[in-house]
Amino acid sequence: MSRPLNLIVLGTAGAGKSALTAAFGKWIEQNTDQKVAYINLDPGCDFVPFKPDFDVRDHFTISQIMRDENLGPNGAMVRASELLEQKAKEFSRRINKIKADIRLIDTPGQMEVFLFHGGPEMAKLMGDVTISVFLTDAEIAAKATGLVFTRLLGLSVGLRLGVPAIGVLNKMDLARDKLADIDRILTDTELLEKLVVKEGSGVMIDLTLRLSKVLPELLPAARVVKVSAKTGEGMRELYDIVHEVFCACGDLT
Ligand SMILES: Nc1nc2c(ncn2[C@@H]2O[C@H](COP(=O)(O)OP(=O)(O)OP(=O)(O)O)[C@@H](O)[C@H]2O)c(=O)[nH]1
Ligand SMILES: [Mg+2]
Repeated sequence: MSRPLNLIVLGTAGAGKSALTAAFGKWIEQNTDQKVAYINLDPGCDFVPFKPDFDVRDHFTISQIMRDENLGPNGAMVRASELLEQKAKEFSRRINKIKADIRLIDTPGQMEVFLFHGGPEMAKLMGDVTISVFLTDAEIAAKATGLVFTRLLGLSVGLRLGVPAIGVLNKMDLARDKLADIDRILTDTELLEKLVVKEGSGVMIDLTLRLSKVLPELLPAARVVKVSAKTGEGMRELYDIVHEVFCACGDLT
């Protein structure tokens, strides 16, 4: 990759964002000649499993905001998200200065902290090619309605940030018995629709059915990668897709 790539790792709470940031970075370092930088944008964590080149906790943390402003955890989250927005320019300038081929950006467990404030601004300001991965637990995606839901969430994330999103199903090591089901419902729209009907009824099913028809067009199955941050499986596939999307975006910018 000739121009630096910023890869924003987003996902539901506990989906393995920090673990994937560490595992994917390690895989890239061991298997390619790309230089990796690690960015932590989660002010709420006590520990990250990588050595950050930029750490938002050097500027503010959730526990410090709670103490200084007499706030509860949720109030402190909202405050942190305002601070992230206020400091978006400064932070993106600092991040941009970090020399690397690929900058892996870990984000808060509470997605809204990043997505409502700060995140879109940072994605815009970061300059070089920026793409996102949206991480969910593979077990959720093994059910047809769960799969539609997670892909829709992934699309919303891309829409909000204004950058392409790659869907990533993590913790495949815990969902090995469901791998065949996931593969089938990802690629066979008719089967997906049948299973959606079987899993429930009513308005939501009608909506899910309609969504399952448009989703393949909006987010092709080929853009959904299955990985395990624990065992390292799927890292090559993730790297290839990131590279593919990067090249497509690089040509356009
Ligand atoms: N079995 C298994 N466990 C995983 C995997 N990835 C992460 N975990 C575990 O899931 C838990 C949460 O992982 P984190 O990396 O902290 O997840 P996160 O999304 O960063 O969490 P928050 O930032 O708190 O939202 C930890 O106990 C990890 O060890 C995986 O691929 N397989
Ligand atoms: Mg984390």
